[in-house]
Amino acid sequence: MFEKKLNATLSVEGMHCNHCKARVENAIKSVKGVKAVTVSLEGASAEFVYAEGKTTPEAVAEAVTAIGFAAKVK
Ligand SMILES: [Cu+2]
Repeated sequence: MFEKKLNATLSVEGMHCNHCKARVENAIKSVKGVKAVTVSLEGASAEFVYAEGKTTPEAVAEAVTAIGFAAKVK
């Protein structure tokens, strides 16, 4: 079945080093339906690709917030 892929960007507060960045990357990757992730430490943001209908940007933001970094959909 054809899966439509969508892009979204989150603003992510509280990342201070590459360890934080890796934690955010892993939290986003662990959300079912997420295909690719790029986290920017300098930009305090995370871009990702997800399959439409499998997850939502809001759910991904919640997964990031759950590990201690305030995230919201841009
Ligand atoms: Cu850190």
